[in-house]
Amino acid sequence: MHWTILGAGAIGCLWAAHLQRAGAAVSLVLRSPDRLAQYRARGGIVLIDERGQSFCPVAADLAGSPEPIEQLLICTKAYDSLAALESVWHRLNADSRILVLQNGLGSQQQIVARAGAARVLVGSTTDGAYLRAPFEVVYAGRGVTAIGPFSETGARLAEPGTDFGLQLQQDPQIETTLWRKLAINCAINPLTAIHGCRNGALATTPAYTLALKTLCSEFEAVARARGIALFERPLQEEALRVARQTADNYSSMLQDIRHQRPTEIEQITGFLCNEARLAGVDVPQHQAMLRQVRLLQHGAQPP
Ligand code: KPL
Repeated sequence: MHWTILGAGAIGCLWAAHLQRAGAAVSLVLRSPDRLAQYRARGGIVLIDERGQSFCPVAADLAGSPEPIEQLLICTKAYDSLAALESVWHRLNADSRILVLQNGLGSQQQIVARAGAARVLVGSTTDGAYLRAPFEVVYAGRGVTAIGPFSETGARLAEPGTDFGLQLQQDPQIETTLWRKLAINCAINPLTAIHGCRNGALATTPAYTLALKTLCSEFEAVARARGIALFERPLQEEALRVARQTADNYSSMLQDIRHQRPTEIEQITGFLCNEARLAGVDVPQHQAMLRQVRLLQHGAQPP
């Protein structure tokens, strides 16, 4: 089974390197001839983990290549996923399988609607990874990737190989898992982006903790209305636990703002606000987060 990976960010490089090391056939799809030339000059991905540094000569091509795709992994930013899928649409056939691994919610539903539930699996990961340079990925925290279908007719995942090295878990409740991740991201990401602080500050600065608690209770009202079971304990406790556990991290949303990249606010808070509207639940604090992060994306200075 050949794997094709769309998105050469941290998670795309992490999967590509592990698949290559496990002896699977794998190639990266890069977005422009310049980026492909940059990649080919290096010849592969550098993976840094607790075993040290390894060089993984993963093949690469452009979306326009005619090579048919067997197993596609989409791990672009959430707002890019549909366009990324369209760019390789001519390479897919009825037997092609698609695994979508992204933050937030909404993009998965778009991919299922476009490609059909029978071909698509979705995932949610707690793996921690970042790029220290283009195509050089640091595997900073071992986690688990939960994978499952959005419907009962969903696809099966191609076996990535016995020595794959990333932990996968079948998850028949993947939509609930994605809502739980969304709940944490809705509580932490916009606040850290707006205040320009590390995750830990949300647990140590009273004004930020108060705002986080309001976000959590609004989120819980939407989840209740949608019949989604969140955590065993109140969301605010879970969100504060994650904020403390990742105290030194800058959230992905704050990093995007600092690097002047678009954020995933529409797939995180935007998705929640839309669900709240459909359910008739008021979420003023999330609406405020959405407005403020949209402004920051357009260049407003944080307070
Ligand atoms: O997933 C995260 C993110 O930054 O996107 C959290 C859990 C907030 C950790 O930083």
